[in-house]
Amino acid sequence: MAERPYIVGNWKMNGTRAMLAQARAIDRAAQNLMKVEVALAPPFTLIHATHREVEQIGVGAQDCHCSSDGAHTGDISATMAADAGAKFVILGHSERRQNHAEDDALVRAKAEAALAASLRVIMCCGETEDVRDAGEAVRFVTDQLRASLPESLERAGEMLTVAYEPVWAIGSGRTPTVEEIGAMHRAIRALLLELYGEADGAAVRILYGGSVKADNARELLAADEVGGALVGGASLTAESFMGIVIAAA
Ligand code: G2H
Repeated sequence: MAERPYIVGNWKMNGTRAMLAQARAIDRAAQNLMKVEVALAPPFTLIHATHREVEQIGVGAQDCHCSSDGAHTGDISATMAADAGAKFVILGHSERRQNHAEDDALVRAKAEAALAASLRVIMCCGETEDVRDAGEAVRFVTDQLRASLPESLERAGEMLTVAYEPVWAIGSGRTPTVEEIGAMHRAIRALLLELYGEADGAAVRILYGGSVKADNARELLAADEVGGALVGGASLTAESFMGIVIAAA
């Protein structure tokens, strides 16, 4: 695992202000586990309040628009997310790709907008079950990443995190084997070295995401080149999320 594992909770479309109590509890607990970098991506409506409530953990957004402003009803720019307190943004999540028809070119444009607003990027990638069954998972994921990541990126090790999330593992309770995760993460690492050079390419953390829970976290986090986890359902309560953080410590 990475020197300082990164555990990020993605609340997705969950949470009203009542959820701030969970953010506070996670923040308090994380203060005793400084070996692990902990962050939450609440819905847009809770970014500012979460940012004000917490001291230790990072706060980020789940998406941003590719433009800095303009006539885009209902959208939020990277600058606006940063102004609300976000320090990073999750991009290219398969739920955005599927439900909002986001293609690689749009994801790349969003990443460039995020970086221009000084937001760190968590870039998601992952294959469907059909692609895995066809034996094409590594090729698919590396092609998807190559087309979604910014072509040039300064300080990639600091500004970029990659999250490998097999679509079939998301919210399903199913996960790849440790060997499958390791093989995918090694291929992603090779691509990062090619794109960003020896030092930066080696410094980018690669998270695993998809049905990570307190009881499988230790095993999943031990896979080759896994630098942490992107956690959905199990990040919605402090108890289940901190179980994963403790497993990473
Ligand atoms: C994958 C993951 C979080 P879950 O979407 O990004 O969700 O942990 O619920 O499978």
